[in-house]
Amino acid sequence: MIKLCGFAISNYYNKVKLALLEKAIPFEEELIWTAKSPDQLLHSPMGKIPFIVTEHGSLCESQVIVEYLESRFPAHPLMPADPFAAAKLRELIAFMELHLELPARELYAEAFFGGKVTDEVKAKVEKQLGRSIPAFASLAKFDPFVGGKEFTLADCAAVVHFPLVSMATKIIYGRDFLAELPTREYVKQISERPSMQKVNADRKANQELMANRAK
Ligand SMILES: N[C@@H](CCC(=O)N[C@@H](CS)C(=O)NCC(=O)O)C(=O)O
Repeated sequence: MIKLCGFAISNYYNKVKLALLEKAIPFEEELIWTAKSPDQLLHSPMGKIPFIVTEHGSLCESQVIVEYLESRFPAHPLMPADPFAAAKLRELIAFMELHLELPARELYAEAFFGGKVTDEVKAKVEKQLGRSIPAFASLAKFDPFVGGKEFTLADCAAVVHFPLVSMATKIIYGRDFLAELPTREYVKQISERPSMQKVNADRKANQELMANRAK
């Protein structure tokens, strides 16, 4: 059985979990707060979560993991068979993760974890997102799913990344940088899926656990 390792507050963990649930793949979860012990570094050499453990070995990097799940478990496909259509979705995922989530991530320390981010970093991220959000808007479909008419791996990424980009920019700059895109309605609609309801319920429980841990 596939074992998903990490914690349920993580957007990347929840991206993989949503794909597992949507594809109805049996899996178990192991709560790992940081993957920095020597044993965990064998599974995820950067010490990042999520990673999965399979009977063949372990895998890290969420997109690698979901692509593996997609090819190993072809039932309930989350990618189209047409190579170009699939590549367009991968383009959208790469775009969201490299150009939206990764720059916004530099704000999380201050936005969510009581830390501090320098004015230089804030200015740099503002500039990056100022360029990448309109570019992303030209690629995204919201019709009603982020890549078109079907729920795909691109939605597994979008629905977990958008709220963080919105919240972080709202807290740091006083303005949700995604406000001009229909991301709120989109996230609301995806949140009605039973898979996402489970992801969100587990995330909330994990948030409480984290808060108690910090006491
Ligand atoms: N590119 C990675 C990103 C994973 C990632 O950033 N995970 C965060 C939690 S959301 C993490 O493990 N952070 C701890 C660290 O970077 O040391 C993926 O797609 O899996």
